[in-house]
Amino acid sequence: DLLNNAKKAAAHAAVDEHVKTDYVVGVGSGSTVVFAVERLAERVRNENLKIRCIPTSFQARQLIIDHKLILTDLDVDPVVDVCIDGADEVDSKMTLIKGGGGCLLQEKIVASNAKELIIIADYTKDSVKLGDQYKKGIPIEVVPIAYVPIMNKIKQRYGGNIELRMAVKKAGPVVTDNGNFVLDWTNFDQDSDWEKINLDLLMIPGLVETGLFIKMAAKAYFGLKDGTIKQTG
Ligand code: DER
Repeated sequence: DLLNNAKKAAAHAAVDEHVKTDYVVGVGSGSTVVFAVERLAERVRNENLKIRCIPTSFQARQLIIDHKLILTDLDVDPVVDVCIDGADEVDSKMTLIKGGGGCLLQEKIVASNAKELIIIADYTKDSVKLGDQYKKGIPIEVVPIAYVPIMNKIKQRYGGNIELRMAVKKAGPVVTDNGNFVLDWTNFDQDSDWEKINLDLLMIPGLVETGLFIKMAAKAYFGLKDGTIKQTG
């Protein structure tokens, strides 16, 4: 279908253009990245590509193992040649909202240690301003004991709505791969100075990481409805 074909086209283009043999590859999380891992495995089989992969979540780790790719980590390989990851939204300044899948902490850690972060996405992620298309809010990972005061602080300082992300197939809140909770912050002012807000948020004790990836992505590949690809960055 249109959406999956768009994801697949973006994923294949990014893997083919940015992954070279002997690379340490950061593997992102979410549904689009599945197509990237499939393409990596295909290139390993067909071209004897030699790569080592660092996961950004339990899901990514399973993907790497299931596709028989070589698993490594930041202890062994602290320098990542390229990180390929999805996004919930990409604005016209290449600011990303990530964390829709609740994996933002390890995603940002691996991306921040990569020489370049390449985003792969379908056409629904391509926005002018943050919040144009992605309406579920900016994800924020917090230490569980602090989630109520942090929600209050964000609401008081910046307005909007903020809520604890609740699990669907488990009673209670979503618990991340790192044992934390996720808050989703919606109805924010879209013209905000995201760099300043991000820095302010990160100073709040107990707030672990935000889903705002600012000046981190080198390029974004958007698969379009007509099967072509739009590149930005
Ligand atoms: O949670 C995340 O950051 C994921 O990368 C997400 O933003 C993209 O997921 P998708 O490829 O399934 O849309």
